[in-house]
Amino acid sequence: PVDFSGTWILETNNNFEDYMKILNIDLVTRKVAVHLSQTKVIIQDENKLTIKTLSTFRNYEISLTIGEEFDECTKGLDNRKLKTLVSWEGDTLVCTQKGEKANRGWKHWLEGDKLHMELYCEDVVCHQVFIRK
Ligand code: RET
Repeated sequence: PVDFSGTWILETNNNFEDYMKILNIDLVTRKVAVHLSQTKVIIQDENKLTIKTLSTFRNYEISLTIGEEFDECTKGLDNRKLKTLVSWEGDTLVCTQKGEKANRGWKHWLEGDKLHMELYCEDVVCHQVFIRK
């Protein structure tokens, strides 16, 4: 499969504000977070995955096994409890986050030397593009 491992720097972040709003993230956090430079550190080893979202303000980290549902708590984001499952759809990593909010999840894929990420919840889609550090 595709290897997403590496350190990635956020290049574009489309609709992140609306994504945070739909998650009911408070105004003060949103105002700070929308301008943050974000770095993703991805460690992919067989079917194990660690994804760190790093910023000067706050970090968020998940570790998971692809294909196995796990309990996710989005601590420091919207602080919800989710049943999360990440799996392959072709060369795309697809995540579904079951919980209070409908249609919640994300997708990761590569295009050329860039990492694309779509974060979605209800009818809102945020599209982020990262370049390799
Ligand atoms: C930051 C800064 C503090 C406020 C918010 C943040 C949002 C992080 C998000 C991370 C999503 C990570 C995923 C990783 C999976 O690959 C940047 C930590 C709201 C939404 C889905």
